[in-house]
Amino acid sequence: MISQWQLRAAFAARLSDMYGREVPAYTTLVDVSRQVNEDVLRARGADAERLGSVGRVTAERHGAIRVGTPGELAQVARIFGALGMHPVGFYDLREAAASAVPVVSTAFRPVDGAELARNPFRVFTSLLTPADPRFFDADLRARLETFLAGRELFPPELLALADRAEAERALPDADAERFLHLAVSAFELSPEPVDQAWYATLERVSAVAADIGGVRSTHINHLTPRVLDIDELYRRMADRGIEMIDTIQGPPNWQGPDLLLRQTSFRALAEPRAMRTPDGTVTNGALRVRFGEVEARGIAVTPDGRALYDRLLDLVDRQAARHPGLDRAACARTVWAEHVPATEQELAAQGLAYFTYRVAADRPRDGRRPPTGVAELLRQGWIRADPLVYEDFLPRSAAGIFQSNLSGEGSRNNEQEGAAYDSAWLSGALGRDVLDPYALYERQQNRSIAHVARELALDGE
Ligand code: OOG
Ligand code: NI
Repeated sequence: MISQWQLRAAFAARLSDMYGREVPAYTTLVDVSRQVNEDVLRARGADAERLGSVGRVTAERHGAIRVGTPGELAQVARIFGALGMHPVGFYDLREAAASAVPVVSTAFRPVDGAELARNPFRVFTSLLTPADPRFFDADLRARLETFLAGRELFPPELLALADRAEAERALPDADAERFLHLAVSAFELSPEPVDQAWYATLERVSAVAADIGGVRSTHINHLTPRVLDIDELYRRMADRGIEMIDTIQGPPNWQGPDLLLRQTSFRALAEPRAMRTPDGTVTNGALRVRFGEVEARGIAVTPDGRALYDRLLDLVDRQAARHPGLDRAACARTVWAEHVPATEQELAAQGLAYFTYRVAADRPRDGRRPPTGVAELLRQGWIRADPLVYEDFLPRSAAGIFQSNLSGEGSRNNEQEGAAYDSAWLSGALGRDVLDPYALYERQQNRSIAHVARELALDGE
């Protein structure tokens, strides 16, 4: 039998092989990431593994996919459910972007600490919003919905195997093999010719709308390795002549602990795609939709920590607006140094980030009773704090990634009221609850505190 986490690890690895064949520059990115990680490990030793073992980090990927209808999304949820991945978080990219990205998103990922440690594969999954009148008028919406209703992204055999794997939390070897084959194939780029006129109609609204609703299949949009030093990776990719977007998104590179998520990417590459022209002939065309992204992960922050992050981003935005030509990265570094605690201990004490706690193994047994309260236990050396890794995404970075890689601005009619899509609506579409990421981090933190409390009370007897 192949268990869920083994299916997840195998799926991630096979998807990576497939994507490397389709987008060779991705393989370069993975190679350079691996070299950077090895160098960081050599230079920093055990400290480099503070936010995940080198085994986890080397295998770690996130993918991105995009689908068109609630029904398709519910099917995606069954496939990832088979792999022990659950929908976490609601991201509204219609609001996060300066121009048109007509999607709402969630991320499928493992939620349990042990499962994340085994293989943390996650997939950022976006759903087109045809009911949003800012992007689609009634006529285009109707045409789009008819087109989407007539396609099948996932064969019934794949979905049946997925349901079995989810219910039984494993599959027999031969079924696992078949499931993995069908699942990876479902995300390959289809050779079927693209209807050029229909694609162009949607492209006028948004290149993302065309990528999703302009074709009769879906595909992996990008696959992202994790790197331990993203600034170094950026330099090495640029040295190889690969054209990167001009920034690293997310928090700045500063002297304090790494928080949340930093990401950068290389620009989408033109890929050959067969096109069917209005008179029915098939020609060789090219589309730029798929790109390479890389990320560095930091510590998960609490709602207070997140509010601070958003406030500081705003502050940097305002400074940049006032002083054209400002070095944004340098400005962000200064702002952070002023407002963000520079040690893990202080982040924990101020309730800005999440940690798990464990009883210190090396504290001398001097017969004293432990104090109460996490902060005091920590200060007196009774317990140690280990940071929780941020396992999720950032809407503003996501919108930036979407945009910096698409040609064409698209259009959005801001006179119209946007359609209401929210987390509850998405849960309904999925037929499963969209989980709150903060609740997941907090649960992990609280469990460790309860454990510590039990252990110390026993010790004292
Ligand atoms: C998803 C963009 C978001 C990220 O890492 O923030 C994303 C997409 O392009 O479909 O993957
Ligand atoms: Ni991504």
